[in-house]
Amino acid sequence: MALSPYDIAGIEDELHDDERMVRDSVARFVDAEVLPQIGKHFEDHHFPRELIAPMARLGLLGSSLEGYGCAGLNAVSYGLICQELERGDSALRSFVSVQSSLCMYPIHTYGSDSQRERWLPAMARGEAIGCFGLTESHGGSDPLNMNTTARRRGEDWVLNGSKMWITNAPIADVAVVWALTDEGVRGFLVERGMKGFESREIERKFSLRASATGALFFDDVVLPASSLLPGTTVGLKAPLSCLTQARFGIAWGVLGAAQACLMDALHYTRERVLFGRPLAATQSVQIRLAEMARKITTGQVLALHLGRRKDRGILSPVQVSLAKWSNCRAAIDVARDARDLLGGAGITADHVPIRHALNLESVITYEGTETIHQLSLGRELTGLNAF
Ligand code: TGC
Ligand code: FAD
Repeated sequence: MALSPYDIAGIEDELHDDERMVRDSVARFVDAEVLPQIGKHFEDHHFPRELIAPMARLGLLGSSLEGYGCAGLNAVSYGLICQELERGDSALRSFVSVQSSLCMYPIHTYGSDSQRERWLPAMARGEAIGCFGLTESHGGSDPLNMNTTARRRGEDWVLNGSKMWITNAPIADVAVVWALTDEGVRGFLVERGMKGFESREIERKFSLRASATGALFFDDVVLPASSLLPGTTVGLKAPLSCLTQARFGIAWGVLGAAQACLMDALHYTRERVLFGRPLAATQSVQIRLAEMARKITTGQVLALHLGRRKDRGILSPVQVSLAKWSNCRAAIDVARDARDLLGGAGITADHVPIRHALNLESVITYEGTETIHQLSLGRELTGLNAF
């Protein structure tokens, strides 16, 4: 029996029925509602808001969380959701990563009962949108070096500062904002419409053009005591725990982008006849296609293995760092090589590799750059902190 080019390792056989069902329903959504239009949104630098409601109806928002209208799916299902969405475009996976892992997860894990009741059901329905403000313009890799402050004024907090490169910022109803208090970094919920709180879209991106990215500005924003996420400890532990959730999803998601690029390259090189034979019939091209399949396959095996560990509650952050780094590197290499195999046609919007390659420039940078994850693993190996 011929192997599927997208599943050389036989991952399909390792999935449970309910995981396959989730994957297939997202795949159908992506094929029917995303692929026909996403290229145009990318060209227009436009986030397709109209896709939020169907994604919510499929249970993709906060899918791993229990209660509050969330689907309570396992980690492997969340990974498969990310993979299928990113096969469409990284922008959609980004939207779901931020909504689910970076906003709903901290509200669910660290929020008060009233914060959970207020936000989670509406966020699961896609009626309220969240964003996550950690990065500041002077250096995102080192988030502890932050200038945004929250100072006590009586029972309230007063927030000042700004955040940069924030996915969903222009459309968010609530921002999970990490700010420096007298005790250290704490997390707050800041609502659109609060006096002194503004967001601004970052325009002219060459990457993630179908995603809404922006900056957040806080000018003496008065936050009631109830805005603090009460379960957060002081320091980076809480925001890093959110990042671990999102990075896990990215390690799966980028494989979907890479699969889309391999699919395009396979089709094109079979059809393209040069020097009297299909391009795909030359040795060096087959080696390049095989290399793409090898990178995707090893990434899938790693992602599934870590997904099973996550479901057993034994996944460590450094394992996630390894997978985020390794799979993003694999995906961007596949996308760039697929683009090259398409020759001049590969630079046009008629084919997907250039769009995925450009998107993956962001994906390999956000949620910890490649270097940051390499240094995390280096620290684990040596016991020495080289940051
Ligand atoms: P480190 O020593 O690694 O950790 C500090 C404390 O936190 C603990 N910890 C965790 N605890 C619970 N769950 C987790 N997942 C945890 N991960 C870490 C850790 O055990 C430690 O605890 P303790 O008790 O020993 O103090 O922290 P560090 O200060 O050395 O961190 C350095 C570094 C460079 C790794 C960290 O600053 C970092 O990861 N920098 C990169 C910043 C980053 O990734 N920013 C992402 C911003 S959000 C974003 O990009 C969203 S894009 C989303 C999209 O559009 O899809
Ligand atoms: P820098 O930290 O300035 O890094 C610049 C270069 O220096 C990189 O190559 C880096 O690897 C390298 N470097 C850093 N430290 C070291 C070191 N110790 N040794 C060697 N090299 C080093 N942030 C949020 O908080 N929320 C979001 O929703 C969000 N969404 C994003 C969406 C997009 C499209 C993008 C591009 C970014 C987003 N980010 C978000 C920010 C993202 O997390 C940061 O861009 C990322 O963490 C890197 O920070 P930086 O851009 O400031 O680069």
